[in-house]
Amino acid sequence: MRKTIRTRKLNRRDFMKLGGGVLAGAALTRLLPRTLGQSGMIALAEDYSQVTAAPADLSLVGTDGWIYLPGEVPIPGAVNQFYQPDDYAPGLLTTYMFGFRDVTGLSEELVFAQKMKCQATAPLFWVNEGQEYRVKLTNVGLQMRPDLIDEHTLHWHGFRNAWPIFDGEPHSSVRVPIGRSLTMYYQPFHPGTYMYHCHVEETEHVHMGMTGSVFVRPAQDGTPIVAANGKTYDRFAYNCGDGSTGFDREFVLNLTDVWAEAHWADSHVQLPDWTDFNADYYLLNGRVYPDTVAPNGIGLDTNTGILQPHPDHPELQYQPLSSLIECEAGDRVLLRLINLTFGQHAMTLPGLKMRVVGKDATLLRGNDGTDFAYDTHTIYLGTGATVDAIFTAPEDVTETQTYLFYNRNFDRLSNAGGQGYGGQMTEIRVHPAGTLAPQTEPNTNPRL
Ligand SMILES: [Cu+2]
Repeated sequence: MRKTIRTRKLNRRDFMKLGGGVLAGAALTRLLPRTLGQSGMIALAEDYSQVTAAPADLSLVGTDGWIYLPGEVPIPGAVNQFYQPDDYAPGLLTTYMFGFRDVTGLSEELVFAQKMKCQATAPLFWVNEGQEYRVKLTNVGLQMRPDLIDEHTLHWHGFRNAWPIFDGEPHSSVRVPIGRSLTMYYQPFHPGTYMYHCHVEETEHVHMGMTGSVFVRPAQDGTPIVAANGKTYDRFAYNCGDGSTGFDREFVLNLTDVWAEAHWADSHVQLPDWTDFNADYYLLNGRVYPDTVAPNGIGLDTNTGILQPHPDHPELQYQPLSSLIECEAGDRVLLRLINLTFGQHAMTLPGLKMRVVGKDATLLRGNDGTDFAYDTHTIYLGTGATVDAIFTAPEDVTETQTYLFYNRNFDRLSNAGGQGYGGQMTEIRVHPAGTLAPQTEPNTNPRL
């Protein structure tokens, strides 16, 4: 197979067939060069070498690691033994995970030093409509499970014009073995909110934490439009044309779950029966309430490779993304909801009306212009679904108002059945005007 491909020039059509068909063979793992695109057979396909010639915009590693969750999950029938906290967990951490980390800008030595240092959820990233974007994924292996030689992939769920080779769906494409890298190429043409996840052994790898958020900014961004409320916006969820999806601030909320027994089983070389699945924790951006409202982590130190936690929350070192939503009076706030759990959820926001403007990266508007956007206080979203909803903060705010945004199923508002509120809940704090600086990145609350 290798020889045939080496001696033949491939056109674009052949290459797409190649991605979908020939490369699917199990032999591919052996044939995948150390850095696909720099050497080896696939580099001869002109399109691939073109799209991966430029440096990656984002570099990720796939590996295992540990996070912090409060509460206990006893092992039934055992005395003083717990699925959670895991007795193998180091330091302040409690729960074994698989996941991704952002290693952009790190030396290769430091990239491989991030083994057993994944984060939950995976790094958030975003791309402009039409932008060429490259994501390099390196598989550095699983520290706790050297017996598991699992590959990883990055599957951009819902990406509509994927080449099979970059789709990350391993049965029709390639996967990244331990010690190797693959650079994926994207040029998105459909704005909206998406998710990504590893597609290898997906029941396990998705549940164990290899899930993240990605969204596409519309081409309309940067063009000021006066909306029906009389205000001018230059950032939008979609190419709405009328400012109806314009916003001042945006927040991604990625819903995941943790079944403590499965996480313990993976660290203890046991096999969970996935048909017994029964989540103990429901998370927002990899944390449970009240940690959901704790600040963001400080970020990656590219000299040391250390993911720096916020000084007040060292236990959240590998859960860097806050779900705290702060805004000023009158702000329009875009909520990008993503459900990567195994069930349906109803997220409710008493006291503030949300307008659902998009679903599954699609503007809720018919081909004839009919507006299907609707107002609600509760958003339903099924597994693998995304919803874009905008609320407008009240205008007459003289002191900070706090609203709760939470899962309507009270079962999912506790941390492993412990006392007090937990789980999938966060807070929306509406401050008087003149408190916050303009937001330059999602999920941030910059002060003036
Ligand atoms: Cu994986």
